[in-house]
Amino acid sequence: MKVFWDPICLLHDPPYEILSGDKVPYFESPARLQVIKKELEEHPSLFQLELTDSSSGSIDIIGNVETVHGRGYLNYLRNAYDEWVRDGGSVDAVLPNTFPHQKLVPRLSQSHVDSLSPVAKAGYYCFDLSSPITKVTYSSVIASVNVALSAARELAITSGSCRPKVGVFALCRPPGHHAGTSLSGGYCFVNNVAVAARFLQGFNQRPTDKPSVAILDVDYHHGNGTQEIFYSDPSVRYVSLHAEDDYPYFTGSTTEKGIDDGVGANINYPLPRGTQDSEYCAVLSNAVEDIKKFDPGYLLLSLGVDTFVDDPISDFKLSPSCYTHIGRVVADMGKPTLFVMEGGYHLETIGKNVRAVLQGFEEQG
Ligand code: OKS
Ligand code: ZN
Repeated sequence: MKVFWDPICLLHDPPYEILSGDKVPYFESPARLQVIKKELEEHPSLFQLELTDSSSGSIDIIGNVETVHGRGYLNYLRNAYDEWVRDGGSVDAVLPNTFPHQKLVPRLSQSHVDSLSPVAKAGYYCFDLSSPITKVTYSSVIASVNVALSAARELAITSGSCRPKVGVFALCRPPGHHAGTSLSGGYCFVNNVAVAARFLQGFNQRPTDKPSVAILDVDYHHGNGTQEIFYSDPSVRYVSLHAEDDYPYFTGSTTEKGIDDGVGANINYPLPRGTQDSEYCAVLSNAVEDIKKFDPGYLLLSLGVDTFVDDPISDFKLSPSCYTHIGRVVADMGKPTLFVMEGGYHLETIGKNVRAVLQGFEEQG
């Protein structure tokens, strides 16, 4: 399996985040990428690491990102740090303090938003205190989505050449599934899996034969951003298994089924805290059935391993063998599959658990 990565993804390294009122070291650290990469490199017969080529310009990164995110939001991500520092903000990072809550501001025009002060803009484009923007954040965010796009292109090319089952891994960081069309949060800025999905739908296609895509999200947290982006889109089915009543708290219920033409294309499986392998696997097989019925042209897996029993910020109790199982059932769907890295914070095990998913996929049937 080819594995795409980019060392520029290591640059984003905020000094802290705020958890339960405490300043703590940033869990979404560069070390995560390092340990996953190291684990895969130690198995060269299974995994071939490929550096993305960000200089060649062969993929229009910004053009692809704009298929998902608003231009005003992207301009904000690019300029936020410089404007923040010029305005007297901390050189550590951009971090908002006030959010446009529904009851505070029902509606703002783009020109009003553009005229806001840096701290107000930060609150407008961000929903929590877990996605600080540092001097280098934008570079890492663009490198991360370029990893997803490069892997997606590889998948589109190799699956077109009629290999029966093909998988490619995008070792993205920062992750993406909490990022909405114009919103950052939960360590996410650009929704890597969503941009890759749109890319695959547009690859070598006349608009009339646009392939459908399914996104299976096995991260512990609900992918509120991915849900929002495709909520009215019947061509992208989003299916998520996640913790009920945990972060991001306000999305992920079974009643969120999509809107307009997209009704039925969004499927949430909230699970209780403490969920173990057997319950998880049972629900996973329902999710797999949902996807089989949809029969997509591509499958994208939002791969979080923060479901592991020892994860420091999560509350499921999955064991190592469950990750091999996930890889196998994903393989059984028989679709060209793009694995996109999301969460997972237990540095001692995330490499092994990610490898188990990918190896389970590769060695199945
Ligand atoms: C509250 C806690 C932040 C948790 C972010 C979760 C990130 C993640 N500030 N998403 O999948 O792993
Ligand atoms: Zn997560």
